[in-house]
Amino acid sequence: MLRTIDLRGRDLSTAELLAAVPRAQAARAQALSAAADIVADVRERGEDALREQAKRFDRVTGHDIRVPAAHLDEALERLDPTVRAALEEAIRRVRAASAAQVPAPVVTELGPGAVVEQRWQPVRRTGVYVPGGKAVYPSSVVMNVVPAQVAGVGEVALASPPQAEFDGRVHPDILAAAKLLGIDEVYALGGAGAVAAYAYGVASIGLEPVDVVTGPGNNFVAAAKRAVAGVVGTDAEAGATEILIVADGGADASLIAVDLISQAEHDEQASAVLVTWSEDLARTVRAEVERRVDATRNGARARAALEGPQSAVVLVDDRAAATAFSNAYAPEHLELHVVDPRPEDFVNAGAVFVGAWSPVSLGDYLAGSNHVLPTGGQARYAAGLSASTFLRPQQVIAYDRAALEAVGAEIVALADAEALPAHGEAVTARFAANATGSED
Ligand code: HSO
Ligand code: ZN
Repeated sequence: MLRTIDLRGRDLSTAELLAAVPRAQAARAQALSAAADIVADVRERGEDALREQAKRFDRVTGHDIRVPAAHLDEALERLDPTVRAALEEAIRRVRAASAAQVPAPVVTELGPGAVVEQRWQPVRRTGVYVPGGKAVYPSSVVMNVVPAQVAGVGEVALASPPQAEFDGRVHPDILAAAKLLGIDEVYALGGAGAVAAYAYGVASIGLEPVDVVTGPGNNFVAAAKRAVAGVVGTDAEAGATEILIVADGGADASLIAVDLISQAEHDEQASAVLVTWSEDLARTVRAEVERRVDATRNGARARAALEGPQSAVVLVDDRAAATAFSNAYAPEHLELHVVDPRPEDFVNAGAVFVGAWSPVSLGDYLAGSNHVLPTGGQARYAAGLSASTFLRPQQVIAYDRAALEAVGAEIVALADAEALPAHGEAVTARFAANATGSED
């Protein structure tokens, strides 16, 4: 089942390493054009377009797009107390870990009276999207909303698809998690339509445009985020889940197998990759996966993911080759099951889980870290969701008279060199005999 790719004795470039284990080939081009059409339609026709989309994609008509407060209250009342307690603990931990992501302002004095302050401004309003197809994850409500709240975002709206099974309401667990976090602006909107509604606003349902849209989602959500680029900010694309495990011969094969299966159960397109230099471990992990996969509830889905070309056991020469592979692949999740793990060597991963006691499932729910992470190799340049997603560094410049005078000649020299003399005059005019600026 899980195929083996033997890269031993081969000195491959980054491109060749990537070609050895390709990501699942989702129909990207098609999603891009379909999502662009949906976005344009919502922009032009607002609520009418959204209702048509709900009928077509969610098989729902005549529903409340803006979720009434009573539905949120009811969902929270009905939430299983054990799930509620677990969500509350997750909220506490994510809140604490997210607080560390809010930088303190820094003042740099470049000379007497010459100050540049770096401060971090939260966006005013954000729209969170939580999927509702195969995946109904109240934990994702926590992972999106908490960092926004910690960053100081004033308004947080939430959208999730209307569910035919619940009379066109948003899934009750999503509503309950939203209510638990104090969110009362909730919309029953799906995928690309929700992203477009957030970007442009929909006056008839009282939805004002937001400044940033976040949230995981399928190809259409990712494509819609691209279609609204330049109109609103978005987080990185969090598509089908990926787990890459680097393990040595001493690692526990059954723990590796259960962790590979745990992420494979999300989606047929999920990627599960083991990289090792131990032939013995490779063999045992494959056998353990085979022995366990069908017994799990989502076994068929997990098997499809594990048997897809995007999943593999990769044999490499040594630890250095495993590190090079992982850094080229840039997985969403990386687990290290090796003696002396040195996580600092693994620079391209959405999140790194160190040792046998830190499985990805811990990070999915309760570690305190965020589970909305870049997939598809975007971890090379993008980060997971965090308070920083909602913060913008802003520089505040405050020079006094003497400080400006001290650099006046340099400003004039550069302005003249750029043939922009009015720039220089804006400085020299302040020091002319009849200037009225105050002394400080
Ligand atoms: N592993 C998923 C997140 C998740 N798992 C939610 C369970 N629920 C993507 O990081
Ligand atoms: Zn997961």
